[in-house]
Amino acid sequence: MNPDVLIFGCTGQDGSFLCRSLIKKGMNVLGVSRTSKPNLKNLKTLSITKEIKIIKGDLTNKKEIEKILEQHRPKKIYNLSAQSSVGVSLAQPYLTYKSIVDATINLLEVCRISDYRGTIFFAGSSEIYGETNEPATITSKIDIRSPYALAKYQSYLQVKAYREIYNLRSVTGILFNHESPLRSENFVTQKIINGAIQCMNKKSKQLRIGNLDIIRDWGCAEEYSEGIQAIANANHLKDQIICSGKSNTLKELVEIVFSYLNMNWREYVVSDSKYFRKSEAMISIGNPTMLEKDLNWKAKVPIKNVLQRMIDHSLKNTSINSPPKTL
Ligand code: NDP
Ligand code: GDR
Repeated sequence: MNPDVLIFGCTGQDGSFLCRSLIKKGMNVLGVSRTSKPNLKNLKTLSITKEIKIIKGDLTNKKEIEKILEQHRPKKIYNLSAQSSVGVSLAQPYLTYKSIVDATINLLEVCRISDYRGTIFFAGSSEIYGETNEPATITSKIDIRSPYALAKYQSYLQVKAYREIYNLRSVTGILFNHESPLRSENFVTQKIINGAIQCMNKKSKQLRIGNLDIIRDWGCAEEYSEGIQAIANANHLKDQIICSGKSNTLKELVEIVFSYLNMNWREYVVSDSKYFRKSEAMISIGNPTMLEKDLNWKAKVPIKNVLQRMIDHSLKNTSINSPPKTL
């Protein structure tokens, strides 16, 4: 039986939530990982390893993708696969570029040549807007500040061009930062939480992080997996922004985490220039109104609730089977 949905990047944060959401809706989901021994940590945390079949497939290898699409003709394809850290992209631009741009063009080409008529969703990034002088809309000025952003912008253009030139049902959701207990330690929210818990348990005296004044539009990964589906399920495909429309400084996130653990962050946190990214934007905020107007979807979960859920999960390994609190 052909799967309803094929997900590249199914082992990552978003891929795992998307798998669970689709499985709950009764869909037959086929996951794809670059390796034949995928990291099942996130899927295990969500208790869905038995419900999902994972096959090996590397988007940077066009032949492998041809084979997969020949064998399985899914109704929808989600491409969430990427080297997804901006910081890592600064140190590894070539690897990052290949994992995003080569991957996207390979998938689009295989779909074009095989006359694939299903929907292809691509996970774009708010990083393409760089410094946002006002909350970014889909037409805001492009301001590239990292190899990651460059790769996401090129891929966004590829996805748009294949839709417009070849009538492919390809679409991009441009996502702002979103977090969850599945976030890896590469990313700042998980770094802050792990560091704060280490300080609380007297295993460490300090947490050293970068620029506390940066402002981001942080949201909840679990609910963004619903926004992703809304975009891919739309009758009329249109590139959209997924964001909360709310913004916080990194300092505010640090305060939320430490005060939830009954600690004064000022006693532990050191801003270290070693972790500053020289070229990065100070402010990145999105405008959520188009997605709400077009598809009646808007983010509801505040970042404070997401952080508290991440802390509870780290401390007690609490289940993340219940939905996140919206208030
Ligand atoms: P993750 O990093 O958690 O997961 C991405 C997955 O991509 C990995 O699990 C891995 O799966 C696969 N992958 C492919 N190439 C590489 C590589 N070179 N290095 C590491 N992993 C690779 O990302 P998220 O789930 O957070 O994000 C999903 C998508 O959404 C990504 O494309 C990301 O760029 C984009 N995005 C994410 C945002 C966020 O805030 N989370 C915001 C904006 C965009 P495997 O090893 O099994 O192949
Ligand atoms: P990033 O997320 O990869 O930039 O983008 P990250 O959590 O790493 O950074 C967010 C912001 O925090 C600042 N920061 C630090 N970041 C890290 N990792 N470590 C630190 O010590 C630190 N100190 C300050 C960063 O400079 C940055 O401003 C995420 C990813 O999920 C991308 O895939 C996605 O496209 C964007 O969000 C939108």
